[in-house]
Amino acid sequence: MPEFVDRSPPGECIFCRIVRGELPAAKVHEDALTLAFMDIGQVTPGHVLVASKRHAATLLDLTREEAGAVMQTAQRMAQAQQAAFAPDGITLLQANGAAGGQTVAHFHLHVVARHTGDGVSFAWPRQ
Ligand code: D5M
Repeated sequence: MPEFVDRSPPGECIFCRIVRGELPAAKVHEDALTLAFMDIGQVTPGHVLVASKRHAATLLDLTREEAGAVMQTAQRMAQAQQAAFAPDGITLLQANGAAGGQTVAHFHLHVVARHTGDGVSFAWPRQ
């Protein structure tokens, strides 16, 4: 089971600091409720995270409005990946809690462009 990498208090976590512009990130979309930025790990080119702007640890902590906004932003990101990379498929992943494979305790959804035979394995929790 993975350890939480970031155990900072709410409001001081990595993603809260990215939202406030205190840490660098390659931001690709921002609206009132969500921020999308490139994952530092890039499982495949264009790997994007869609985070709630407000600190919410997991899916269970989002408002219904935030949950809807996250999926709308995810769709925009998927459309951008489709245009940029012409992938064969797109995988959405979203982990909640250490036992669910989450390593940053601020809600985020992974949007990953996929190509046939890319060899990407999504065994979660990660080994
Ligand atoms: O995903 C947490 C993800 O957060 C993981 O794929 C790396 C990414 N990460 C961590 N720090 C940063 C910064 N500073 N910028 C961009 N991406 C980052 P999880 O599903 O919680 O394991």
